[in-house]
Parts: sequence; C-alpha cells; structure tokens
Amino acid sequence: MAAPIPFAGCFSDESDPTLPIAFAGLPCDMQSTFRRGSAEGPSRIRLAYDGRCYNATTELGADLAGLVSDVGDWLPGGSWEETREDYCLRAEEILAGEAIPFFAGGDHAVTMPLVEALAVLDQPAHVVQLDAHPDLYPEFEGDRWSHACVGARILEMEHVASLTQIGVRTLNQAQLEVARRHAGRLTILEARDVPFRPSDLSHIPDGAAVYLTVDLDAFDPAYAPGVSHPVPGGISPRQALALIQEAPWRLVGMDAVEVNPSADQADRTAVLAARLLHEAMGRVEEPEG
Ligand SMILES: [Mn+2]
Repeated sequence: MAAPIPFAGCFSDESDPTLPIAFAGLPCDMQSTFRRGSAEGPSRIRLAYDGRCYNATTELGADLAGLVSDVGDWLPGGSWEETREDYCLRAEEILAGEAIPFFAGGDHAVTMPLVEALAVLDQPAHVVQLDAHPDLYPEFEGDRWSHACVGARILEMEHVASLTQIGVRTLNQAQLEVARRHAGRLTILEARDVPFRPSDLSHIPDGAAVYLTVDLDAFDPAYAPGVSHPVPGGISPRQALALIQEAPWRLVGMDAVEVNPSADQADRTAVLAARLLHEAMGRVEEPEG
C-alpha cells in the first residue's frame, strides 16, 4: 500500500519560513492528569488526514497545496519549565517572521506558552477556546501548569484582552470562583447554550487578533472519541466549522490539542482536528473574489 500523503497534500516539500502558514507538532503530554497518550497526536493528525482521501482545498475554496510549511515536531525537554520556554521561543520566532502558526498537540498545557508568545505581536490578543472544560483551576494536584489550569493562566497574561470559552459542560465551584474573579475578560458559552448567535461573540471586535485553541473534547464523544477526558453532550463539527468560516476576526494562530490516538476510533478524532486546522488555514489564504 502506498505511503500516506500527510495533511491532505498541503505541506511544502521542505520547511520554508517564507510561506504564509506554518505547522508544528507538539508531542508533549507531561502535564496531563488521568490519562496520557496525546503526545502521539501530532503524527496521527499528519498521517490520518491522508491526501489520497482528502484534497488540499478547503470548504471555502482555498487551495493550500504546498502553501503550508511543516516545521516538524518540537520534542519536549527534560522538564515542563524547559519545554514551556522552548515552545514559547519557537512560537515567537514564527510570529516574528509574519507566518501564522498552526499547532497540533499534545495535551492542552502546550497552549499556555503559545499564548504567551503572542505578546511579540504587541497588540491585544483575544483567545477563543473550544473545550468541554473551562480549565480554570488555580492549580490542579499541586501543579499550576497542569492542563486543567490553561484558562486560569491565560487570564493572568496582560496582552490577553479576552478569553471566550465555547462548549463548556464541567463547571464546578472551584472554577466558578476563578471565573467570577475574571468576569470582565471571560465569557463562557456553555454547551447547553449552543447553538450560539454571532452576537454572543460581539465583545471581540471585527478584525481583532484572535488565537483559537481547540480541545477536541469540546465535541460530543460521538464525533471525537479519541480524547483523554470524553464528556457527553458536546458540540458538533458543523458548529465549529461555522465559527471558523464566519468569524470576522484576524486569526493570528491556532492549536488543536488533546487528540489521544490510543482512545480514538478509525482516526475520527485525528481527522477532525486536521480538518479544523485546514479550514482555519484557509482563512489566512482567502481566495480572490
Ligand atoms: Mn478539555
């Protein structure tokens, strides 16, 4: 059987910093609780979205064949501190080179250094998070950098103008307290409020710089079984695609995290992650006319 064509044929032959879009894998799951395995996510996301089955053109008509530079996997360091610093520096480098970075996780902790890196853009950044979990624990099992603390850490960053969480269905008292403390900059659209209206997101100005982080457990486990913490009652791929396609923002980066191939079925979750990244990449390269 012929070898798969990675990522629907969107990648250039060699990594090229002059291309408008960069893709990096972050095979790190050291900050996970409960269940590991998302470190295998990046390689499955590249290969399951096979160019023999999918083509390089997005639903909106952007043909990305050869336009995406795959900069490879950023292997974690010996400690989280080392890994966090390395991910932040390398993301800053891509942003400073004026390419838009797209990342495949890894567990959700990887998003913290990626959002930290947005400070180099020197403008307020709005973060939109699709997730079953608000990740608002001040610390989890003694760790401030757990993947359960992503929202709490992001809200402490001064360059982050707002955090909007969509698909949440696991709020508890400990996290509600953090949510109240940041009420001015935090919007939570729970899964039971979806489908949401565009006006629910009107606090993000048109043309604002937006970073999109997608935890695949935002989706109903029927669509995305391959996650470490599946929670019934999630959003649908169509709802996420509509958000990506219709949002009037300027995307400055995106990640898709928490794909756990050891829990996946027929690569459904890996393909969904790739599809969302691909469609969002298409918003960077809007077709003419
Ligand atoms: Mn989650």
